[in-house]
Amino acid sequence: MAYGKEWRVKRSDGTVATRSNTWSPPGSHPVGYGVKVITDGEGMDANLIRIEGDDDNPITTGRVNAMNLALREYTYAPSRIIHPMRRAKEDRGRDKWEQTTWDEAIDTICEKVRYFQNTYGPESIVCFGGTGREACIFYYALTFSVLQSPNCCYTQSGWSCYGPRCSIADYVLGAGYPELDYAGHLPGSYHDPAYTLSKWVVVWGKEPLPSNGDGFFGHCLVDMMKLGTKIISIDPRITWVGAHDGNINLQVRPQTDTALALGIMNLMFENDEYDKEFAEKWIYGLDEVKARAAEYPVDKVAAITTVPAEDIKRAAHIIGTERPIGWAWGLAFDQNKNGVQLSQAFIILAALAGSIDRPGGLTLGPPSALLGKWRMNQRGAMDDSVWEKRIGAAAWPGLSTGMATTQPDETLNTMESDEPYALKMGWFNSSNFLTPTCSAQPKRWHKALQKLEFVVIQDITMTPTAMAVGDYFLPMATWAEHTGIVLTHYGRNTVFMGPMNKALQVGECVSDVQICLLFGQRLNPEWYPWYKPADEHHVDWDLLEQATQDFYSDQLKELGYDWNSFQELGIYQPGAHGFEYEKYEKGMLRFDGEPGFNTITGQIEAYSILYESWGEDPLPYYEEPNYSPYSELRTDEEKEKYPLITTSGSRRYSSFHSEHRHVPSLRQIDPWPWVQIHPETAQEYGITEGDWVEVYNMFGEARFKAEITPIIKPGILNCAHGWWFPEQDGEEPNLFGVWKSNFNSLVPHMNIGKLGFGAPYKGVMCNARRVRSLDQD
Ligand SMILES: Nc1nc2c(c(=O)[nH]1)N[C@H]1C(S)=C(S)[C@@H](COP(=O)(O)OP(=O)(O)OC[C@H]3O[C@@H](n4cnc5c(=O)[nH]c(N)nc54)[C@H](O)[C@@H]3O)O[C@H]1N2
Ligand SMILES: Nc1nc2c(c(=O)[nH]1)N[C@H]1C(S)=C(S)[C@@H](COP(=O)(O)OP(=O)(O)OC[C@H]3O[C@@H](n4cnc5c(=O)[nH]c(N)nc54)[C@H](O)[C@@H]3O)O[C@H]1N2
Ligand SMILES: [Mo]
Repeated sequence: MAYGKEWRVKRSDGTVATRSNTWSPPGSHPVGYGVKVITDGEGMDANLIRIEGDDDNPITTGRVNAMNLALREYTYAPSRIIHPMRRAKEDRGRDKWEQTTWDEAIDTICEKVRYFQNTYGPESIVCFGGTGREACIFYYALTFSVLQSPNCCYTQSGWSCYGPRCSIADYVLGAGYPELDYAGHLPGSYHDPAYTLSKWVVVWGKEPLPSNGDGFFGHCLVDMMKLGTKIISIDPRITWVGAHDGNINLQVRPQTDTALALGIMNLMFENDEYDKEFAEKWIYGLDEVKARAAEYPVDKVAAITTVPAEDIKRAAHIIGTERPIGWAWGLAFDQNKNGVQLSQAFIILAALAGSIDRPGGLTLGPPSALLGKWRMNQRGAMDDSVWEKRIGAAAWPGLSTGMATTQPDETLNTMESDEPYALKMGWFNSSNFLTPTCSAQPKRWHKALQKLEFVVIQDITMTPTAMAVGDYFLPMATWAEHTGIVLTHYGRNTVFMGPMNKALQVGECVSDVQICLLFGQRLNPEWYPWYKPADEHHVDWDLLEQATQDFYSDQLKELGYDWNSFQELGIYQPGAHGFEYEKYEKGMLRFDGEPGFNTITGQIEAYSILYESWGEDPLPYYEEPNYSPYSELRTDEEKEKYPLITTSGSRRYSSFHSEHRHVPSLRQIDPWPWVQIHPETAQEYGITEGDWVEVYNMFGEARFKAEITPIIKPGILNCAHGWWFPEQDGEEPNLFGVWKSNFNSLVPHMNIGKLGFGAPYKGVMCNARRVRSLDQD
């Protein structure tokens, strides 16, 4: 179905329908649901009535998730901040915020930035960003070219989200993020002549229906299953996609996936069931990895992973012989100290299955494109001498080569010790990490953050983090309230992209790109030519909107569009503009234009030259987690005290990390933090449905309500993350109850892999006991 050019329509009932694509805020990954924003009019005074799915969108075909359907509640929530706010530093932790003007806020903040730049050097400013919302494109730019600091920080221990998968894809595969081919890039969708439906999809450590991770439209699995695709689910739980007839569930013990991957690989080699032609032509280190896999015979792997040997054999046979095999790999690859090896093994398995850049397998993108390129180029705004001061970069080359950020754990160490230098100013671009989100040991972060002399928060509602440390609060516009572009994988593999069309204005809220334009124009005008008001001390709103559109027009030039023609296009699918499969055969992945992959050897490096150069084993291997009841590093006493394993954070339809807890209709779906427990385990611990349970280990404790369910393996718990209680007292020390159900107090700091990636958010040893309530023993 093709879109009409008309993207805004006045309906006969007097309402206005603006065609758009969702992103953030509110939080969401860039899946870009095609929607219509229904308002009661046009312009500054329009009010949001509802969100409708857009049936004409070729990928999402009218479907919208619960969080976007609740956008009206979110937009007009009483706790939303819609004007700039400020508070005296001595009032941190107290609800003493007062409204200010944008003009004052920009003047004061710019003055402070210049003071810290001149007095302590630009590196004394640290900018914190959270997950891949739209903000994540712009927090790099905000750090590098607006604040001109090298210290852009994603604070999750071991950078345990997406960054590892992308970096390993860069290092081992030499391409952007490999994504399941669900025909999203093809105008004909599943029926496009270029497409072949996957016979099987391996869904591994990902639950795409609630998560839509990084722009992967999870519901495509439902479409594919309806057309005949079967699923191999690798997950300690039986998820919705795994639960269907004829599908296979490998219920792996958390954090033992690398052993499973090597076991499957070994069976494929042993049984000669793999794509030999592809492997011999394109895999570097085939003999070496064969020898390594042979160290993982199926019985040994069954014992480590607790997956029955027969099931592993069946899965290996299917992956080795059925075609095409699709793959969806998720967060459990990153939240694992052994995850670098898991991602490497995954890429090798996909190569052995003949899935690389083939229809129904995995599609590849070039390393970076469109806004991805723009965001990385911002580094050029800084002298090399400043760039070299990036925290943790020299000590962790295996991380800092792939990620243009600090090493997260080292950042906390630096804040605590002031070594190699003190951080003085913080800017929270899109993170609320005192809640159990982007942190391990959040109380340590809480203490360290108090040392910052000046803190700016850029957010939507008051959060525990803003209440604890903010000095200025800059209010942000939802996706329906601003101009923007949503693109899957932030440009690393653009399956599709679309315009976000501003449909209404609420208060004085602005978008993430507008923060860059407003502050960039003042602090680094050479890099921010788009917005030039006559009086720089006074925000010109019309000019700011025009500058935003001009900014996007400049980015779209290389595709042959400008902002207006892109709005009319409605959705961009690369398949309509010359998408090719098997790019490695055609010289489309390497900068030198030669066939092959963009690695040192030009092949997929099963034996990684880069890993070796960084002192890591060049081949994948399994390592038992340090904090596991099976680890040799733990004493018998520790094993007795903490005999259970808890994973955490599997996504729900009702929230995006710490967001949406204050939205009544969503809170009704999940009113309390939950812990999933198998009936046998529950019985053993005297826990019944709905009981409050304290989960604890040597690092900390947190409370959840028991959800007793057979979908999880006995002996394994699964706890919610991202919880705080907006209805509770927000002031210190309660901070909206942020410490009560804070799973990340159970996660060790700096228990990460050799390259600096991967922490055990999805698997630490623990114990559990019944308690009376959230507050009483
Ligand atoms: N609604 C909603 N959507 C979101 C988010 C949100 O908070 N809410 N967050 C976004 C973000 S930042 C991300 S990174 C993505 C993540 O989204 P996904 O990649 O889908 O990851 P999760 O939902 O955390 O977990 C996926 C599955 O991993 C399983 N699992 C747990 N431990 C292990 C293990 O050791 N091995 C294996 N094989 N599986 C394991 C869990 O049981 C779960 O079913 O979701 C994004 N989308
Ligand atoms: N135990 C455990 N912990 C986890 C996880 C887990 O699985 N288990 N998952 C981890 C993962 S993968 C991630 S990525 C992190 C996420 O960590 P974060 O991204 O830090 O998540 P939030 O705490 O929700 O913080 C985001 C803040 O940004 C605001 N915001 C939302 N949209 C926008 C926007 O477009 N612009 C701006 N400027 N602000 C916005 C929100 O209101 C919120 O206050 O959590 C991690 N924490
Ligand atoms: Mo994430």
